[in-house]
Amino acid sequence: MSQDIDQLAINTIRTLSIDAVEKANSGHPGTPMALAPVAYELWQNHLRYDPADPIWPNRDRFVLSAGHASMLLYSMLFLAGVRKVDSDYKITDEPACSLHEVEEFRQLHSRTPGHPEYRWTTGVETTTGPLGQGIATSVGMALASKWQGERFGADLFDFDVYALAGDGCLMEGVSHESASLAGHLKLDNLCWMYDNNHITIDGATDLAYDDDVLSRFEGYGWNVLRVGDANDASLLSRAFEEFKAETGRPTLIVIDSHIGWGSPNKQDTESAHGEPLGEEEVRLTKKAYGWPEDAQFLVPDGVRERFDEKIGARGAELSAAWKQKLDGSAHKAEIEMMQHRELPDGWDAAIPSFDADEDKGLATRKASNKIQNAIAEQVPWMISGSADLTDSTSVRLNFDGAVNFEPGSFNGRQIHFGIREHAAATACNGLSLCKIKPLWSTYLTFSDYGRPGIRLSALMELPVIHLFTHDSIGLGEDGPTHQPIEQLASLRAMPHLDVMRPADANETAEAWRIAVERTHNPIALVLTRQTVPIFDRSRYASAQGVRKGGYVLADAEGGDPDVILIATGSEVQLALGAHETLTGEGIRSRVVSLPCWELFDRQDAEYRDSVLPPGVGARVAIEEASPQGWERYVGPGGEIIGMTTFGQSAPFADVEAEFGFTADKVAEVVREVAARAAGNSTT
Ligand SMILES: Cc1ncc(C[n+]2csc(CCOP(=O)(O)OP(=O)(O)O)c2C)c(N)n1
Ligand SMILES: [Mg+2]
Repeated sequence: MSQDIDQLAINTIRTLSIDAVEKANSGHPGTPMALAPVAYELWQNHLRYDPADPIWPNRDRFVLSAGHASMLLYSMLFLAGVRKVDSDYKITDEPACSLHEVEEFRQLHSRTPGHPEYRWTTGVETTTGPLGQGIATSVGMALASKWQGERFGADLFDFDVYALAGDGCLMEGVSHESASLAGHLKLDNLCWMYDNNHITIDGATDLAYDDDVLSRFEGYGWNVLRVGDANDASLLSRAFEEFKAETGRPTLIVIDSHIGWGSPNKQDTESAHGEPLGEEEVRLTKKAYGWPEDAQFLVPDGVRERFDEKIGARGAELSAAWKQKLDGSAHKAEIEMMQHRELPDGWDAAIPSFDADEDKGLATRKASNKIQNAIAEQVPWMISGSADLTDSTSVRLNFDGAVNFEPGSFNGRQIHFGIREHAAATACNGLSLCKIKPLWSTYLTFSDYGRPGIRLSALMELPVIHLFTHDSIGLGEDGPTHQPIEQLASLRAMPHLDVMRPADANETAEAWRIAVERTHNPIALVLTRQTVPIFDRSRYASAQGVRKGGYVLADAEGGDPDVILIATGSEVQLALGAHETLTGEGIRSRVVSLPCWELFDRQDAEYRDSVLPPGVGARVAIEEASPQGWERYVGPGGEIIGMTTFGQSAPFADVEAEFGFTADKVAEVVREVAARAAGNSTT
C-alpha cells in the first residue's frame, strides 16, 4: 500500500470500524469512516493524553458524544495502546481494548459494547449514547478543570475537554442549555467538534432541522470556527490551535464531513449511519481506500508504532513532568485523596445533632442546609449547585470562602446553573468524573427535567448527590404542577440510585453521612418544604437506623406487634400520631421509618424480618406519593395510603386533609386492617 503512514493509520481506523460492524452484523460504520481523520489529528497531534496512564488527572478529555460511533473510539483506544486500569486504580499491563475486543464488538461481556461505557472500558471518559449527554457532560469536565486549576494552580490543572457531536447532539434540548451555560461561564478550555454531515437516521437533516448553527453558537458567546473538509488535516490542526489560543470563550468547530466516506454507494446516505455496509460494499470501499479487499481487521506494519511515536511519546513526557510537579506540590495529599474519592479526616465532625422539637419542628430542607454546610466546610471539593432554587432548596453555602463559581473565582463552591435542570444534572456527572463531589438541586417534580443525567449517573455509578425538596403535596399552595406524585416511584425504579427520604432533622443528618461516603453510586436526597417535628429520640429509636435503610422507630411493648405502620419522610409523624392513639386503645402497633428502600432491601433477611416480621400481615404504608411499589412491604393483607390522583392548590394542611393524610385517618385505616387481620386469624 503506497500511502503515507498517517493516511494508512486513518484508513486502519476506518477499516477496523467497518470490519467490526460487519462481523457483529450490527452497529454504525459511517461516522467512524468520516471522522477517522478528525480523531486522528486530534489524538496524534494535540490531545495531551498518556496511553500508558489513562487516568493521569490532568489529561485532556476526549468525549465521543455521538456514542453510536463507538467503533471510532474503540479503534483509537486499541491503536493508541491505551492500558487497562483495574478497579483499584492500578494500571495493568493489559490493553484497555485489544484487537480481540475489536473483533468482539457488541458481543456479550466484551469491552466493546454498542455504546461506550465508562468504568467498563478504560479510556472511555464518560458513557455516551443518549444524544447530547456527552457534550453536556463535557461542560462539567471543563468546570472541573477550571476549579482544580484555580485551587491547585494552572501548572497542575489546565486540561482541555474535546467533545465530538453530531446533528443529533445539537438538536437535543440539552445542547442548548449546556452551550448557554458554557458560554456564560466563559469555558475557554472546552471545544466541541460538530460533525456537520446533514444526515441523521430518518434521512437528510432538512427533514427537521435548519438551524444556523454558526449564528446560534455566536449568540451563546462561543468562538465559532469552520473546517470545510474533515479530511483536511492542516485545516483541522489550525482549528485546534485556534481553540487552544482562544481565551474567554468556548470553541465550536463546525466540520463538514461525508458519512460513510469512501463507500461508493453509501456515502452521504442514511444507510451508512446504522447498518453494516454489506459484503460487496465493504470490498468496494476497501478498494477505494487502496486497501486489500479481502483483508479483515488488518493493522498494517508501522501503524501501531506510529501512535507510540506521536501521542504515546508526547503523553509520556507530559504525564511524567506532571508527576514531578505533583511530587513538589503542597497539594499532593489533597489531590490524591480526591482522585481516590476519599474524604479528609474529620469530614463529619461538625455534623450537628438536633434536639427534639415536636412542636415547632424543622423542615428537612432547612436541617439539610446546616448539615451540608458543616460537611462542605471540611470537604473543599464538594460543590453545591442549583437550578435557580438555591434558597428554596436550601443549598446555599454560608461559610467564609464559599463564593460563587464564576469567571474570576473558578475555585468557588456555589454554582448557579440557571434554570437548566438537564444541563445541571449532567454537568454534575462531568464534575464527578473529574473527582469533584457535586450536588445539584431543584424541586422533586422537576427531577423529571434532570432525569437523563440522573440515569447516567446511576449507570456510570458516580457519587453525585441529586437533592430534591418540596417533596410532596405537602408543599401546598403551588398546586398540582409542583406537587410530585410519581417521581418517588420512578426514581426508585432506577438501578444503582438510592432514594432517601428522611423523616426529621436527625434522619437527614444520617442520610447526608451516607450520601457523602458514597464512592460508587448516586443518591437522591428527598426533603420537605414544610416543617416536620424533630422526634424525641429518648422516646423513639435512634436515627442511626437510617444506615440500614429502615428501622423500628416506635414499638408495642413486649413482643411482636399486631399491626405495622410503615412510612417515609413527612408521613412518619402521621404514623407516630396514629401509633400513640392506637396504643391508648390497646392496639399493639409498630412504626417503621423506611427512608431508603434500596438500602433496606440490601440488608440480610434476618434484619429485614426483624423490622417487618413475616408473621405480621396487618400493615399500613403511608406516603404522599404514588402507591406503586409499596405492595412489596404491605403484602396482600395490608393497605397503602398514597396518592392516586394529582394534588390540589391550597394551604398545606387543607391539601393533606383533603387527601386523607391526617393521623386520625391513618388510625382509622389501621384499625380496619388490624380488625381484618384479627378476623382472618379467628376464622
Ligand atoms: C436521546 C436519543 N434519542 C435518539 C437516539 C437514537 N439515535 C441514535 S443515532 C441517531 C441519529 C443521530 O444523527 P447524527 O447525530 O447526525 O449522527 P450521524 O448519523 O450523522 O452519525 C438517533 C436518532 C439516541 N441515541 N439518543
Ligand atoms: Mg449527522
